[in-house]
Amino acid sequence: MTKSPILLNIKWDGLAKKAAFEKALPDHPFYNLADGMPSTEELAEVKYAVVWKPEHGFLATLPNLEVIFSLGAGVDHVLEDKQLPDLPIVRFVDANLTGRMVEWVVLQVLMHLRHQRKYDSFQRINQWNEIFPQPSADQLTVGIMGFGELGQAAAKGLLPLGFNLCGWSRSEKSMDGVGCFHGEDGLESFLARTDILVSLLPYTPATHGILNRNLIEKLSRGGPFGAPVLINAGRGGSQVETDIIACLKEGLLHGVSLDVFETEPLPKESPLWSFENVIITPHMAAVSDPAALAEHVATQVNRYEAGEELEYLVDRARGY
Ligand code: NDP
Ligand code: OXD
Repeated sequence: MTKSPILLNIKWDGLAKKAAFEKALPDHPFYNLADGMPSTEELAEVKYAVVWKPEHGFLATLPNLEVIFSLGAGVDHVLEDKQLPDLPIVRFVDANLTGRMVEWVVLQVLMHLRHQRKYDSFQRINQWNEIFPQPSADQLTVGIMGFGELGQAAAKGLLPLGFNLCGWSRSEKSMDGVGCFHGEDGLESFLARTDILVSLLPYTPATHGILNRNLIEKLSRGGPFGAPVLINAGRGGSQVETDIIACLKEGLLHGVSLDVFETEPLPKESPLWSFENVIITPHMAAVSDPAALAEHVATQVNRYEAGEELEYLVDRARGY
């Protein structure tokens, strides 16, 4: 029996990606908006939609939609639709995506710890230059803001390297070897001991613009670099780029790594491009692997059709 169609709003081209979904859900037909808009009758059959930045108001036009899947771990791109139907939203939580984020975070932390950008610039001019101090990992504390799936995995990736670690979340958490802080009350203590701040926060009204001058000034200045490092792969809306640029110029930040930006793509004229101690990546810290996403959607659709509870549901009131 042919099962209900799945609507994909994925700007992926290439047969391999389509094949990933066909393999994971062989009995379900697919309509990918990238191939053109299905007819009104076809849209009326759709029960599941897998989306990334859907056009506002579009999901509300699907009369028989039952579950919305986010192509990514973040769901701000779905929740900002004012006409979003009141349906379950499942976000993407997956070992492949998590592993990629851990790699990116560990890479960025080590790039700053080991002065890699400076060595790159010396190499370009054939210059043999040692740089001091050469602190070891145990002389710094990495503070992870957003201590959920990705934040906790990043901590587990950094722990064996010897860093001191702390995490900050909304609700109370505990992890062996990590100082855990939560809520507004825990924020100042968390910041005061953090030499390298890693933000993996979702974008919500509460996290809008949280990475600003006021917060940067509260970070530790007692570490080996005398000023903190800021790393953000959560969402660009959580950072105030004019503040970050001013703090870099004033020496209030030792280094910065950003994968997400207030405006994406980052405009060519942004001063952020030109700092030697700013590392920029184009929102690719943890891309969603098509095969892993298809498997995840298949698992959840099969659970749903078997009458089991969906996993990784978004809490709309919290915004993530
Ligand atoms: P989770 O929901 O698992 O974790 C979010 C964490 O943030 C939780 O610990 C949560 O606290 C905490 N948090 C949320 N709001 C607040 C707040 N107001 N104050 C304090 N803590 C808060 O999400 P993931 O770890 O899976 O993903 C995090 C984000 O990473 C995504 O929302 C997305 O924006 C971003 N992302 C970026 C990617 C990239 O390539 N750059 C790829 C994938 C994700 P609590 O535990 O108490 O709920
Ligand atoms: C995500 C992202 O949310 O890639 O998964 O940004």
